[in-house]
Amino acid sequence: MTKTAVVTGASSGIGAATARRLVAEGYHVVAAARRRDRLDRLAAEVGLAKDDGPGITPVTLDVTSQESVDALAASLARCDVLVNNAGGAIGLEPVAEADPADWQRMYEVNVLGSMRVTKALLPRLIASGDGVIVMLTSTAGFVVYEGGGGYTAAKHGQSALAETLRLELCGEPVRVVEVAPGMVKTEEFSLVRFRGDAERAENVYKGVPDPLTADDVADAIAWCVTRPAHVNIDRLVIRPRAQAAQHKVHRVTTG
Ligand code: 8X3
Repeated sequence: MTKTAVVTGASSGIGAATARRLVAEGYHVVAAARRRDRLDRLAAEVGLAKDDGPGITPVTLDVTSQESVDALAASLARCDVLVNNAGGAIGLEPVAEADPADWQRMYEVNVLGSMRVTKALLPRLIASGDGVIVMLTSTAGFVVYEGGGGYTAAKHGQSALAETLRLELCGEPVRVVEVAPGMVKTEEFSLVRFRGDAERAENVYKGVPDPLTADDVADAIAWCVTRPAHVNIDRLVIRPRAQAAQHKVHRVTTG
């Protein structure tokens, strides 16, 4: 029987890379996100799931909508792995200039979205006999930085959710894994944070030799979920070699 993995935020970046990677590992991947056109392209590229084999099933999902999450849960015959990847940052303003709407949105997507999807799929994860919940947090889940208040608060919250779940599920056949990446260069993370300002987004990675890629993080996620059932990777922190700590980033200057 092919195992089913649900990946949220699967339309781009780490989510799409994880969906691709888990199909390569033999999973039926339910690739869930708001942008259906992108999911359909991913499915066309990787292959639609059929006849209980590996492949992609695209599902339109808004993790901020209970109705949407309920529809996802109702569509699943089984669920062995859940990757709570949907999330993101909005803005880099100091607290003195913070917009409560941005903070609310970040909490809604990163924390409440992960909680809603986890809660809805938990019965199936338990029923699988070897469920794995991956919480894609960030190094921002345990370190703060100037301008990052809303995002770091949300990621601290999501990290707390992972730890709480691990305590509450002790004794159930479900592992809870937190994967916390540092600097990852994806097509959209910084672009969304800077509201479409491509130059500011690009400057985040300027001069940094080899920031992590979405594939690097997908590789780490795949490793965590494919450990034997009794091995729980509590938290995996992954950074590029050029980032020794949140504020310690090596940059090569030219000219
Ligand atoms: C992204 C890492 O450093 O931008 O989660 O907060 S950081």
